This record gives sequence, structure tokens and C-alpha cells, in this order.
Amino acid sequence: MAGKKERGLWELYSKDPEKADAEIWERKPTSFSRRGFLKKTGLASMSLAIGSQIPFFRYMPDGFIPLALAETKNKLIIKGKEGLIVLNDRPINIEPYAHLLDDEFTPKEKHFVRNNGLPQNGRIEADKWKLTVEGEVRKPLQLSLEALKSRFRHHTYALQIECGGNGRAGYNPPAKGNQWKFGAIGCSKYKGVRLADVLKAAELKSSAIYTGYYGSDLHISGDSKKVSISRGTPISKALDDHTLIVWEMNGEPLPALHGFPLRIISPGWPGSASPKWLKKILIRDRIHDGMKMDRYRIPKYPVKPGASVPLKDMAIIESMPVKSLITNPQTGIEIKQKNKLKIRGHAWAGDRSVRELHVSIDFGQTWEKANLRKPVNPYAWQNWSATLQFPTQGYYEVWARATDSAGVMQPMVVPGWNPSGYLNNAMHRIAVNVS
Ligand SMILES: Nc1nc2c(c(=O)[nH]1)N[C@H]1C(S)=C(S)[C@@H](COP(=O)(O)O)O[C@H]1N2
Ligand SMILES: [Mo]
Repeated sequence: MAGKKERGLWELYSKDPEKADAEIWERKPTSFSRRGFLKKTGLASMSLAIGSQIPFFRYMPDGFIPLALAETKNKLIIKGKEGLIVLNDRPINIEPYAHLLDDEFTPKEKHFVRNNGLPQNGRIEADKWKLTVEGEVRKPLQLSLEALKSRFRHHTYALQIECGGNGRAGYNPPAKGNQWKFGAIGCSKYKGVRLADVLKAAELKSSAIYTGYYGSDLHISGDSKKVSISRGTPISKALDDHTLIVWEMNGEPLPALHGFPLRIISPGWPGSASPKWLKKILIRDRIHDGMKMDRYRIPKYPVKPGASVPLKDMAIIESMPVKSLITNPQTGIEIKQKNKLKIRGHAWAGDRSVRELHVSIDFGQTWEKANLRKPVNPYAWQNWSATLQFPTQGYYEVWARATDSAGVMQPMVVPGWNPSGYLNNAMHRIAVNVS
């Protein structure tokens, strides 16, 4: 039973969500736990906990934790990324709240950061930088930044990068690793050259089937003989017109945290296939076996939550699944019942595009189609918007659900459990209090 202590939490939540979140976790009420489900709760106690009536209470799934009671708090701050959630500071892992991703293209200040090791930032001299292309090629290359920029045609695209572990926090039992919520996704504009053009110049041998990428960051142990991460993709992805070697993000040199001076973007695939501080492209005659190639995999068949799955039964993740965010308003908004609420966000679908976006204000009983824009180019996220009218006062949640070009929809609840907590593309929702 939610006690007196929860009374008024909604009020605090709508004024100062971070403080309210902190209070929720510090109180550790017995009626619900962070990962557990609410014990069967009646309308009266649920309303009391939220501090408001709940018009569509009857549609709430059993054990459902209303969003107003289920967020986390922020402690650390990283320079240039103020206001974002710091999940880890060694290595640096930071994500924005969903409402900070409202821009059409993600500014560097709001783009998530996922580091596996220790970047050598501050020790990087761009004019001495050399990119090596070797392995299964007839003409190995060593390119300075100048050579790369002058030899190949430039392309600028808006490209989405999402960490394979985005949404990991939703899995139960929990997976090890950064507990990403919704923010490990960004879509910024990048300028660079096509990886395909560079590989053409290096002349791929017919034995070339996979790439292996190496950056200059050190292993987290500081051991210079170890690599922090080295992943790659099948050659077909490397040859895609939108797989770029980039040096510019949103019209500026690539920021240090995002891979200055060079990185690859393999858009729509787990972010781990987009190496930062790029030094070497190794063309392989087999599936790359670099550091962490055994990670970013999911079971080939559905498994029981908590199961351990042998590596031979795990498949490498390629395209990321369809997903969307509500980026405006911020969750916890308070509105008057007579007013309409304009909401908007983004939707994306890995290698696919998004065909439709629907929203619901009654816990999924009915759905309304939102306006959905086409992507500015393939692999850019798509903006959507909708206007809502709430029938009565009370606590509502707005849910958003994208459908991709193949007809695949986002699930409402977290999808199939997997040991490392990848690919959680459950719907995003915001809390709305109508008075
Ligand atoms: N060299 C290097 N490249 C890397 C990583 C890394 O740790 N080192 N992390 C990868 C992972 S797991 C992700 S999700 C993306 C994140 O890119 P971002 O930090 O620019 O958001 O970078 C990828 N590229
Ligand atoms: Mo990642």
C-alpha cells in the first residue's frame, strides 16, 4: 500500500522531476521496487501514490509501474555534456533524457557518449594522423587527413547511431553493463567520404568478407598491448553508400568525445560498429575476431529470462530494430483539460525506414495516427507530431509506437530477454497530468 509519504509526489514531480526521482528511490517504499512490479494495487492507493485520479486505470496492465513513479536521478556532470545522465565516468558513458533529444538533428552537447576504453584525447595531433587500410586488399593505403579529404568525394548525411544496449535498464533480471534508459541514440549531421570509395581505391580481394576497425583509445586497464574494442561489419555494410569515414559533426570538427579526428559511421547498426578515433581498417577473409566481437550478440532462439546461452547459439546483431521517442513535452507535464497538447518526437528503424507512428492516451486501448515525416536521407531518424485532447482531468500516459517499412511494430513491454540486455525497443511513454 502506498502510504501518506507518497502523497503530493506528483506535485513535486511536475515541478522538479529530478528531485522527485531522487525522493522516490531514497524512500524505498515497500509497495514497489525499482525493477520489481507493483504489488496488486487498487485504484485508490495508486491514485494516492501519484497524487491524482487515473481516468484509464482499468486499462493499466497488472503490475504496471506508472511512469510518474519510475525514473532515476543524476549525480555527476561531464564538461560539455551538462544536464545529461552520467552512467559511468571511467570509461565515460553519458545519455540525455528523452526531452533533450528534441532537436531535429542532435547537437554535440546532447549526443550520448559510449566509451569502452581510455581515449587519448589531448594527445592526438591531427596533422600527424594516419589512417591505414590493410588486410585482404591489393593496394594497402596509408592516408593522412589531407589525403583522405582531397582524394575522395565528400558527402554530408544525417545519420543515426544507437548503442546496442540502449534500453538495457528495462530488462529483468538485469544485465551487466551500463543501465541505458532511452537516450543512447542520436542523429547528427556528418561530413566525410564513403568507406566504399576508400575500399575501392585499396582494391578489395575476392577473399574480403568482413571489416575490422581499430581506434587509438587504450584498453580500460591502460595496458597498451590490449585493445579497447575492435569490431567490424560484413563487407556489404561497409560498401553501403551511407557508411562514411567522417571528420565533421554538425559542421564542426568531430568532438574529442565522439572520435576526433576520424570515425566510421555504420548507421542503423549497433553503435559499436561505428569506431571512433579511427586508425586502422583491416579487411578480413573471415568474420572479424577483434576485441568484443563476441559481444553485441543475441540468442538465435528465445530464451528464458536469466538463462545462460553458449556463444555458438548467439548471433551478431546487425540492423537495429524499429523504435521511437517522445521528445516534447518532457514527461511530467501539467496541462489544463480544455487545452490541446502538441507532442512530437523521432522514430527510426535501423536499415529500414519508419512507415507509421501511432499514439495512445488510454494505455494502448485505442491508437491515433501521428504525422510522420520522411527521413531527410536514408538512415536519418524521422520526425513525427500529433495533437491530443484529453477527455477528463487526471493522470494519463502518452505512449508512442512506430511501425517500420516491413510492418514490424515496437512492443509495449520489453522484448525477448537476452543475456546482455540488447535491443530493448519497447515503446516510450510520458506522464501527463490534466487538471
Ligand atoms: N574506438 C572506439 N570506438 C567506439 C567505441 C569505443 O569505446 N572506442 N564505442 C562504440 C560504441 S559501443 C558506441 S555505442 C558508439 C558510441 O558513439 P558516441 O560515443 O559518439 O555516441 O561508439 C562506438 N565506437
Ligand atoms: Mo554501444
